[in-house]
Amino acid sequence: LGLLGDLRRALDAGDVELHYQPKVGFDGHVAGLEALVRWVHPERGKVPPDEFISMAESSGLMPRLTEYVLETALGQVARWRADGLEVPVAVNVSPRDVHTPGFAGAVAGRLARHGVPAGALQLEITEHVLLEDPQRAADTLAGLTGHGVKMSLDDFGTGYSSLVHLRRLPVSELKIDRSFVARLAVDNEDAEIVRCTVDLAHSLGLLVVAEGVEDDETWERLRDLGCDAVQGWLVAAAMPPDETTAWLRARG
Ligand code: G
Ligand code: G
Ligand code: NA
Ligand code: MN
Repeated sequence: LGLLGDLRRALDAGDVELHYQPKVGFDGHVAGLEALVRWVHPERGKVPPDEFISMAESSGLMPRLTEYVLETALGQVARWRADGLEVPVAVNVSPRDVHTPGFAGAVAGRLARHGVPAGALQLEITEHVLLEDPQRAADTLAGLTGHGVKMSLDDFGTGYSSLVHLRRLPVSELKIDRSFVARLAVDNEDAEIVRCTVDLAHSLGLLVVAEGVEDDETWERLRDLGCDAVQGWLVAAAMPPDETTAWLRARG
């Protein structure tokens, strides 16, 4: 309980940071950056995101956290754009957010206030958005894509009835969960799962990003399987804003 109050205060004080992890194509171009939240507690030190995110989700603090992340990310995108760096940023949103009335309009309002075009924002959702009230979720997602915001389906393969969800969700990108990518180069079954996922996604007109790419061999296998982009420690871990700026500049 103490931790929840501390997180609320940290959000109010602006003490929660965003780090950015690149998604890159096989020709080296930067397809985007994923914003990943980081919290250093004054006494406990780094709190693992999984821990405080599930706490925010179950306590009702998630809308506040998402608002904070969107504001921070859009402010950063606006500064990068002003400096000539036009890279799209992906923000993770939770099922709770998608079921918050007015969410799509609120996102559009934030984009307008920051002077950021909708195409520079991507929202990463999971299949869990369809669990509670599929119709409301579908309406919200249609509202977001109607404003020009791109949707990405995160952690693909870890939920259930994935194919039904894939048809119902207005996403333009699919991210293959790193549990399938990690052993791709040594496990034939994982390789087949990734191959089928890439082919399925492409037949539906979706881009495919593989998460958790840590070595050259996995990179090569993914390239040969026709994957569109990769994200992972092989390219870069999530970096603080200044380091991200330097990384983007070094890439040209
Ligand atoms: O790097 P990593 O440990 O940051 O992320 C752990 C988990 O936390 C992942 O599932 C990731 O999607 C999630 N996560 C990271 N940042 C955010 C955020 O800003 N909002 C939400 N809802 N989830 C996030
Ligand atoms: O659920 P989501 O896909 O948003 O989770 C992203 C999580 O994956 C974050 O915790 C991030 O730090 C982590 N991550 C990013 N790249 C790698 C990687 O190459 N290997 C591993 N093991 N984790 C990674
Ligand atoms: Na994500
Ligand atoms: Mn993921």
